[in-house]
Amino acid sequence: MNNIYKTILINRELNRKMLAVLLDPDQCRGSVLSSTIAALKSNTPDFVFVGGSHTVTSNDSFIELLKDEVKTSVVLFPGNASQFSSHADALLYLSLLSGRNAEFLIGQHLTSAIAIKKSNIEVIPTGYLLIDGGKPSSVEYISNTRPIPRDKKEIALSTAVAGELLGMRIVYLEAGSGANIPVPAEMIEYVSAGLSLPLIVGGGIKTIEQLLDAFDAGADLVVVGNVFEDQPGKIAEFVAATKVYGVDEEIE
Ligand code: 1GP
Repeated sequence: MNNIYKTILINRELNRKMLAVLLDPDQCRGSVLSSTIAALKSNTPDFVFVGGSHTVTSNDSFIELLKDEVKTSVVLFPGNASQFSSHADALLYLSLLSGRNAEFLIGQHLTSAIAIKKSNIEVIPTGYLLIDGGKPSSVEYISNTRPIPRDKKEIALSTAVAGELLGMRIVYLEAGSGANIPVPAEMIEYVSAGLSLPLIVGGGIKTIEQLLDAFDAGADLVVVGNVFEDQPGKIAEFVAATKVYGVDEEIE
């Protein structure tokens, strides 16, 4: 088993919650990039995710620069096959299971499959579920798929479990970057209770209260992006709030 997924499983076992800071290379440039790097150096999250649903900047040079500066593992969170970069430590190999667009279920995958296999990058097959975040998201627009309604936790669970049975290693509940409202706590609770895989939650999380709500409902790993683009200094508070979990647990 490879390192990043193994780390996620161990942390989950010990109830250590995890934070990923999402950086979109198109948005994170100039002074935002320098202040983000400074914040990441002094307050290291578990992971930095790199990607976006509509990113045009090269991930290769962005990740190289990031890895020179910051010691955190870099995980690719690509919006499409063109965003693949062998410079990352791992790749979330996303299937948009909530949608019915074959392009994002298998199409983009075969475009990048051979390059990914040759690269020897750690691949984490990820069941990606878009949940209504209170406004149309870029994922919805770009993928031409509809999100799962907020009150349909049963559909979210059935979709997540279908992903588990198909061999996915992790499930990501996504309200969309910049969502008005994050994934509902009741849905996170319901899905995490019925699923045997680690659960990632992201989209629209802007406050510590929302972060803790997601963790307490059953998220193992929370992804936060937008709020740090405006206020990189907030990374410190989010890292500190995450590290409180699982401190008393011992490795057996
Ligand atoms: C989006 O889940 C991530 O893919 C993060 O969302 O940018 O709203 O924090 P935000």
